[in-house]
Amino acid sequence: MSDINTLKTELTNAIEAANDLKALDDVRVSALGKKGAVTALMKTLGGMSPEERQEQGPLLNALKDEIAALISAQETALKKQELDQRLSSETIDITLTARPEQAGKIHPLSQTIDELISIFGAMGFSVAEGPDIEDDWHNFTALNFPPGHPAREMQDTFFLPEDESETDPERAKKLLRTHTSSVQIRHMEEGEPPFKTICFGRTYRSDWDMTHTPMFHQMECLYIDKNVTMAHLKGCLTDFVRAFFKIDDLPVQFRPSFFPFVEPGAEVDIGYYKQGEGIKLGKAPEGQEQKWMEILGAGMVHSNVLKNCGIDPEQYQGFAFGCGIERITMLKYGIPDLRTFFESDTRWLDHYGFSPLNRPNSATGQ
Ligand code: FA5
Repeated sequence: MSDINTLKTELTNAIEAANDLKALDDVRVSALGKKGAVTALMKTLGGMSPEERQEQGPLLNALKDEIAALISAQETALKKQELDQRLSSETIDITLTARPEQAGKIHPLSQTIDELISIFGAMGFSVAEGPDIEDDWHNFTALNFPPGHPAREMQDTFFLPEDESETDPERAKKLLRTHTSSVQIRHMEEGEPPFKTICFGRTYRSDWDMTHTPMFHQMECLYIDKNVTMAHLKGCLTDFVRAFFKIDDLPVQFRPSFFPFVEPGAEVDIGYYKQGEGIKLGKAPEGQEQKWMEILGAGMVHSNVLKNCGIDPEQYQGFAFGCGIERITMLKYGIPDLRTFFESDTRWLDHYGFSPLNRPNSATGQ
């Protein structure tokens, strides 16, 4: 008993005297470690008679618990003391400039798609989707490209292995869609007119230079109803380009053109003029030449396309148009090289990207 009391007094004094965490840990090892004094006393229990053990056991266990509790309390006190010292000695220099924080940016293509959704959303269009891997029927035949027709070669196609489980050869032949016009077909096959949709997506062609990449994005617009005319197409397209480029009097010109899936078909140009070394979109000032740049293909949906989708062309007509999303983004934001869109260079994104806190507003269409 006296051994226990003596050891307790010694250890209590040592714990109180420990004035840093290292000294306290030394006391803990000397008391409770493998070769510590309390551990050594605990080991003597094995050699005692049962009666002695019954008497000494609880006393030794109490000593062990008490010492452990004292060490823990001292540790808390020392840590607090250390923190108080640090807080009173350290100061923060609030005049230092903050470290720059790398904020994420919205990719210009995502920005353009959001802007287009807000413009067409305000005109009552909804968004449709379709697969990137298409079949010959949806990408070509249903769109009135006859088999072997040279128009199929206008769009250098990436073909995929045939789907052997498919019995219809036009559906067995798989490819990466060359345009989003395939989504028109899927949409008209699956639903009932009227249709008033836009669609965005990746499209693929075997092309590679400053203005062409093997993967790019297109937007497609489709409006089918009773009594839809070319005048609606012109009005809708003109409103769209003027809202998108934010130029109220942007000149818009329709030139006759050929796409197998529309009749009549048109290419649509917007006006620009030379300014210094560069160009500026808009109406040329007096005395300057008005120049034209093609931005999209459009037309009245061909009656064969409507029939291929089970729609009676005597009752329903409509228009469609499609454009490259990179092309209009480059024009609007002055991005010179299409290939940079897909290089994943964060410096480029930092320069041309948009703040996530400043998204297009769907209520105003801006
Ligand atoms: C079409 O793809 C038609 N489906 C558009 C259409 C839809 C016409 C509805 C009529 C009615 P075109 O092949 O011209 O048309 O391609 C449209 C746009 O895609 C081009 O004006 C161009 O901006 C873009 N484009 C085409 N190939 C590439 C490419 N390799 N890289 C980037 N953009 C491309």
